[in-house]
Amino acid sequence: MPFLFAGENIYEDESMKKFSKWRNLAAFTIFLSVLTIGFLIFKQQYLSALVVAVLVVLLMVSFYGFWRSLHRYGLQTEVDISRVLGRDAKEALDFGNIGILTYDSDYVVTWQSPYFEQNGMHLVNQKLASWMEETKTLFSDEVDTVTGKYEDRVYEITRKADAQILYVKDITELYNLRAANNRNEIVVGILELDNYREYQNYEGEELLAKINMHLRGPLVVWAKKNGMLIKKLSSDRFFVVLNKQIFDDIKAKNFSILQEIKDRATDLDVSITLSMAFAYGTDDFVELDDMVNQLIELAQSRGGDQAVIRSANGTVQYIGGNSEISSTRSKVRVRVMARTIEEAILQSNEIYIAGHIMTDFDCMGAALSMSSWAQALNKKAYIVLRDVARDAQLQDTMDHYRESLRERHHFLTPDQALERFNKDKDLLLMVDHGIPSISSCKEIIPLANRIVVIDHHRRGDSFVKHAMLTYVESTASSACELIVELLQNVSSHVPIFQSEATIMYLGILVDTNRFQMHTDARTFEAAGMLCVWGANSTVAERSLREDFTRFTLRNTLVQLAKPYKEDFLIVCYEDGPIDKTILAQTSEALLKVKGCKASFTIARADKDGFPTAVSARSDGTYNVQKVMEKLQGGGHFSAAAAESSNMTPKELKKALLAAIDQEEMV
Ligand SMILES: [Mn+2]
Repeated sequence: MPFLFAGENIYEDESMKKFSKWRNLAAFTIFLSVLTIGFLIFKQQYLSALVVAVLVVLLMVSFYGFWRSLHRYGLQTEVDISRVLGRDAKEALDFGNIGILTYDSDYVVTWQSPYFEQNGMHLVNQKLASWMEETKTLFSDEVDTVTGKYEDRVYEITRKADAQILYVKDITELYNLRAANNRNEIVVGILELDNYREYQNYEGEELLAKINMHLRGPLVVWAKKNGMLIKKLSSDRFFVVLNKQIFDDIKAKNFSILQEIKDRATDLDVSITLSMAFAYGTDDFVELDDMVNQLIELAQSRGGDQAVIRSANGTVQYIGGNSEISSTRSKVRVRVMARTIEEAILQSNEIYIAGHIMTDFDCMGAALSMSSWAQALNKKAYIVLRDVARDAQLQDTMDHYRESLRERHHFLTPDQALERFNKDKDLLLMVDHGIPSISSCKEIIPLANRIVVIDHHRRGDSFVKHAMLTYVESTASSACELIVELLQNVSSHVPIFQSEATIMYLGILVDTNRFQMHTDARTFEAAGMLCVWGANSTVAERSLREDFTRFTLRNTLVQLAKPYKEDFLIVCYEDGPIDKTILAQTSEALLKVKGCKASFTIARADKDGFPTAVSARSDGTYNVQKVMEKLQGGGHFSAAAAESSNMTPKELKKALLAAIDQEEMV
């Protein structure tokens, strides 16, 4: 009977529901009593009716009073904790500031220890979840401890297994300290504007002022706005110190400054991007310094335009770099590079051009064109490739163009070059390689103070350390492709004749395996340009023909191929010696066989003492580098080699099979 309890909202109280049948019985009794009174009045027995009415009212009042006090004081059974646990336990709980709750199967609190009362919480008859949302996970997930907030305080709540008891502890101070500690953790960083120096050296004051205003300025403002300490290390590098909270903020925004700088650079039509490195996770400042320096190098070597971050005990993370990898070779960068190299040539006395040993078309083409460029700038240029081992087909082509090449270029042996070279005034130009050990000028490199590298191979550990300028673009097919682009961006006219153009064209042709590998639109553009400059494709095709002996020798080797484990083809040739180019060509030829993932050709090589060599090639799905490393060799994922001075071809084959098996076990 709702009217009985008008103004009371006890219906809303869940825990009272279980008593509602008694309330309904009371209401039914009252209803019967009213009927009885009505009947007595009808029988004109007024006195009895009055007595019954008074009794009913009394009953009603006493029931209502009982109901209210039951509601108000709830079902709490006032149990002193010391009676349950003993005095010592109570004191221990008080000392540890720990509260205890019990709850029923509906997750309603049935009892609370005095701790809660002392802290202003009245939880009895309340649902646990309405007190603290986080307790739900205690029961739904298999966790025993949760942390939750209630009115500015943080509590840790532990569930006792197999009993409906919770231990509650106020950890607000600890929580705040921990959070503050995390926020205040030191993060150090380096910000670097990629390519900035090139603009600084070779562009006018006007553009540089614009770059400073629109790129460098906003970068400093961004750092300061985010509360970092920023100090200039050099014109293009900044050192920043920040805390973890600031770091997390800028990381959450995905280092938006990267995009901002890039957009602004696009507006200015300059190819400047931002590289960032951040290190944290240790309070050892020396370690942080080392880490951040390595990270910025990493960002640079990956093409810039990205943030590289690492926690002391974590792995390196890369963020950004949304632009395609090739974007580092923007047309603007090519133009800037062309000017930079031109400047380096002009500021030098004589120019020495180094290639790699076992000189190929690409290397020679690059050397010849650089020689033409330097001479166009009125410099004496020497190609240090005389008496350096070279590819047989290259030799034939050089012989074909002997007269015209001799007229325009000066060749020196490495010894002659070493004698003449002035380490402070002369420039050493390394083309198609960046590794001193394979250079035709490996004796000059340690002395030279002015070194420029133009290469298309991936930069490795053994890369020359003290180069003044490096133009290494692994996205380019060949050194000749890079140089064709550079030559289109120089101010002076560089004469390129048929002989140079044809050899450069052959360089692209061989390095791309006839436009089958590493070829993109810019490769074709470069090849097209070379045709415009007079490259003779008939001579080029003829140059790539083999002589009969080599042709039959290679076919003999191919016929010796034996399959191994379905995926591999292996050639083992007992006689010899055989030139390593043929070994490589044999392996390459075998890759044309359907289903062949990797091929290996073993024979005695044409070296003193005839060491045994193996040349490995893969179709790109199998790592031959790893296999060759097991044989103390090396190379790349899809092209590698190894040698042995004490094994016969048969023994080397056995070692190779073992290496393949071992690789498969992993
Ligand atoms: Mn090359």
